[in-house]
Amino acid sequence: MITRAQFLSLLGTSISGLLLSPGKLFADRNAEALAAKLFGSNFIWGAATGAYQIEGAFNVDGKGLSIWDDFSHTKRKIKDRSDGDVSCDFYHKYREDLALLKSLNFGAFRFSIAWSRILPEGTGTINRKGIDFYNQIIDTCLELGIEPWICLYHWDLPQTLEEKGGWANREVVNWFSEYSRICTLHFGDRVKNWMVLNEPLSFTSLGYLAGIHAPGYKSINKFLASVHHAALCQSAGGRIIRENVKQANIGTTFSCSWIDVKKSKPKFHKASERLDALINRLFIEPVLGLGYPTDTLPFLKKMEKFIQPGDLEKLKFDFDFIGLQNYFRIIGKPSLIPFIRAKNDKPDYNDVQFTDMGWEVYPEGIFKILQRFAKYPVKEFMISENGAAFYDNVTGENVHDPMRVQYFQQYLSQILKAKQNGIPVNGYFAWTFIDNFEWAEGYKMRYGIVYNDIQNQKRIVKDSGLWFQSFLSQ
Ligand code: GCO
Repeated sequence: MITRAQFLSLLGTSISGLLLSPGKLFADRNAEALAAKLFGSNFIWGAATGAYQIEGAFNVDGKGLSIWDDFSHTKRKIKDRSDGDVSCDFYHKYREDLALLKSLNFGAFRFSIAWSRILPEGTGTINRKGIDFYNQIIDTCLELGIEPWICLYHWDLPQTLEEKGGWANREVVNWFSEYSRICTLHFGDRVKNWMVLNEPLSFTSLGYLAGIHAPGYKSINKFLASVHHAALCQSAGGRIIRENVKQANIGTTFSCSWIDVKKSKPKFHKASERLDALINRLFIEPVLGLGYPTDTLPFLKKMEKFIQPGDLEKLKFDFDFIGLQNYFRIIGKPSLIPFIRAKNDKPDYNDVQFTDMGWEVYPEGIFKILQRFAKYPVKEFMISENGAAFYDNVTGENVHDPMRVQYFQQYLSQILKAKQNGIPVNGYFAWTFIDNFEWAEGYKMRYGIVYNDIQNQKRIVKDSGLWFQSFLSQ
């Protein structure tokens, strides 16, 4: 089985960094000048999470199973043989966790709703206890003065719907619409900030093409069908939120990477353009009425069989913001990989730092990607995820994570630069609040600004969390 890090090493970055990591610490010239107030008083500062990654309570209080329950319970799918059954037990510990988030001076909490907690069968009967749970999360946030940001879908499709074809079945547009309607009608009185999908390219490609995430298929047809259906859900979800939530602030999130070229030769440029079309353009362009980037990526023409008359119109939606999630850059070069015929290469220089995922630390990438997306007619950007997995050194009650502190400082300096250059980037969500279940990687990859010991659920605020606490207090 290849891992997500390895799959992304084909399209994303190199895993050779695993050998170098935990790596060197580079002096950050801009960090001293960095202050939260420079971002402006309306800038949103939040921490992001995903339901399956933190909640646990996988079969409690009427919750139905999701594709991730099924996948993680299947042998050899998760690297450390773990699952999200208990995870951070956020389901039971949310009060103290949210109080902790508040103590770190964050003003926003991004969380997702587990579809099968609300609709155990995916559609039909509503599970009242599921609604109650998210009501409590929302109310606790509001009591604490934290703005709740809901993401409707962070990869945990109800298993019953997967058994009917999942994202590859066009019916998913109706299923997702029903689910979105229920969420907006129950939570829209108090929640104004909504994100429709989390990284549609990731869950369609990793889940239906690479087979390394749930539901584990390796099928180009299922992948292309699920891309089109996810794109339809993206805009349908936006319309439903608009209809049901007064004064809603509506967005959706995309994984994106700055793409460099390995060599300045035409075939390298072409390879990088193909990667850019797949990674950066595939989901935003249909929203803007530009259709799919078929000219650059001819294999997308195979998607035509899933497209019905009128669909291109339905793919459009006027989002209030676009959430960009950035983790690494890509250095494109031609390859024999089917369809995409391009892959990522290693950076040329030696003093490169990599995260434990093997992802290159390249802070300028977030500036460049903001510049690249700012060419689109987008009203506002949020950095809806950014963060790093590094080995944590626990000493008693402390967790020293200098590389993560520096990572945040460097990336934030670049976001500030983008803002100062007039790019409308108005929020930042650190990935992630508490160390949690990192999909097929299990618990080994720690991204949290709060450490969690899954044996005893003991939280320790890491130095990076303390850094945010002080940074956000100024
Ligand atoms: C994603 C997800 C998160 C991940 C994070 C780190 O972008 O893959 O939104 O769930 O945990 O990106 O890999």
